[in-house]
Amino acid sequence: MRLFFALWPDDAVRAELARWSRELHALCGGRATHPENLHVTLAFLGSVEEAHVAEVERAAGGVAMQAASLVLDRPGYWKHNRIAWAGPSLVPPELAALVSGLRGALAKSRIAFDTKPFVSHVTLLRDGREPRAIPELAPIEWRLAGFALVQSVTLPRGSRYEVRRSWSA
Ligand code: 2AM
Repeated sequence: MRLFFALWPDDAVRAELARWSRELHALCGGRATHPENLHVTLAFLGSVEEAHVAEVERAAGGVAMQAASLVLDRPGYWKHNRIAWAGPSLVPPELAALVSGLRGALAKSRIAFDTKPFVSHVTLLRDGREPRAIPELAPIEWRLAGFALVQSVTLPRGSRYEVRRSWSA
């Protein structure tokens, strides 16, 4: 199964992200992320055999996390992959510590993951064109109180992400 670790928004944050996504979609077109799939990826594992999922969960269970506030105040667009996103001007140190703790625990348990550096963002749409100007959008305050192990399920109409398990700060 396809797995990744993520920050998973509550309904209020999800609704605000969905609003940003609609605003950017009006400017960029492309495929807006389904609101139920909006998240920040912390570590992408890719395909994991069912027999190894318990090890993944054990590794995550040993990761310390401190609650933090993440302020998404920067809408942006990357030309190289035609993604429009929501990101923070400042990554809170607690989030940086969570990502390094989590990735360190995975490495220690010899669980493979994509080692590309962490870039804190929520993908709002894919295959969009570059907007002439990035709009100003009301900042989104996200209280980080935990993280989740998420499974990507492929459906005929696209991927659906489902939280398998979550851990609290
Ligand atoms: P993205 O949002 O920046 O596209 C599920 O595929 C999630 O994992 C997506 O949020 C995706 O990031 C992220 N991800 C990170 N590394 C990935 C990789 N190597 N392949 C696919 N998805 C990856």
